[in-house]
Amino acid sequence: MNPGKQDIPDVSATHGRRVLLAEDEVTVAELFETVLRQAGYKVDMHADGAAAAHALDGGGYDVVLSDINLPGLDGLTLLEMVRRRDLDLPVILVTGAPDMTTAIKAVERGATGYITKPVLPQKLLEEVRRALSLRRIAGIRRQALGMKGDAAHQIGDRAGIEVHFETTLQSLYMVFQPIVNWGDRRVIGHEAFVRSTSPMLPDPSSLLDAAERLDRFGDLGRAVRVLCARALAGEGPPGLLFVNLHIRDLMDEALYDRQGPLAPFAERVVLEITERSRLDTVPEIKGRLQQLRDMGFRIALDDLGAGYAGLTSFAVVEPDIVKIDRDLVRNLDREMTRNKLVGSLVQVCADMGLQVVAEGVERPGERDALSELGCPCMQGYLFAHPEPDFSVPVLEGP
Ligand code: G
Ligand code: MN
Repeated sequence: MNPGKQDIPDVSATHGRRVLLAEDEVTVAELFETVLRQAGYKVDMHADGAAAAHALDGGGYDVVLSDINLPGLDGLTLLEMVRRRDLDLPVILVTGAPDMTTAIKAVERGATGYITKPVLPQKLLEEVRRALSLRRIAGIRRQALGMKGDAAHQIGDRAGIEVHFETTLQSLYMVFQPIVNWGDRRVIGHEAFVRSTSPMLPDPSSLLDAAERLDRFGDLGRAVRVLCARALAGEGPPGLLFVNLHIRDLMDEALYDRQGPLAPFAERVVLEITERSRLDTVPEIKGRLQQLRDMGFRIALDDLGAGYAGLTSFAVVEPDIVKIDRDLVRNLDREMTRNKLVGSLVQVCADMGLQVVAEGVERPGERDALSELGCPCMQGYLFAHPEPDFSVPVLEGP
């Protein structure tokens, strides 16, 4: 018989890999150990959570397999300890009494797998193999990012990223891109984007990624709001300031503080919420947005046409302003389908009494097509790149 390729396990990927096993039930522990050893793994067994945590200090493990209910220190705490130091070491949690809350906690805290007893040997081996694959993917991803010169992602240990993140927080600055009304050749405001001088987290996406991995979104959002407020208090932009919010920012209570840095400027601030993220994951989002409106902020729905689509984002956000994503705007003067699509969008928004801004305008052809469709407000490299000061481009043209 000639077995299919997928039936042959990739032994090289698993052989000699080190598993830290934390399990206090002797029969289960012995079964796991036997199964894993027979499959070629090296197993370090501990019946006590604190002892397992201590063993972690020695390092060199490829997978952690831990019972949730352990004497000494429970599996969830062990998981937290692992995550505090290593973002790539897979942790599989095992439980005899499955319940939703712990399963959710396990996943939130970064468990790679969650299995319930009794665990069949086959299932155990599958989970461990899967965890090892995830570890390899994490390593490859890091290498790939390294090729792009993104140093932050080459670091697997949390402490390293944390240091870079702290330094980066100190080195943040804002750039501002004008938003124009081409109809009356006027600048109506600017959109603020965060940048950093830190070579460790050079672009906004790696900064966001680090914030996400460290669960430090709050700090990043607050830093951005302080910088924007500083800009508004200084020379100030000639009109509105559009400030991007991540949906995580919506969960930061500091955003709703009436003494917060942006609060004194609320009437001039438009908070942008992107349609790219799952807005329905924010609890009580409607009430939260209402609170912001009550403080005087206006709300824009960002990246329209690029997101999860459907009508939910509209219904949930009830935006004052809508920003059309640059992917829709690109070449709308050359492609009829795009042109029609943007035209309908502009029409519907007008019917609803919403102001529309088109993003990513790079050529005069796109600008003129938007004007013809009744969308005079736009933004893009054609007018100006984002700059550290509030640039006001000369708006001349037919
Ligand atoms: O997806 P989002 O709207 O957040 O993208 C914002 C980024 O788009 C900013 O970093 C800004 O520099 C960039 N950007 C601004 N105007 C243009 C443009 O006309 N073309 C392109 N390709 N990017 C732009
Ligand atoms: Mn935006």
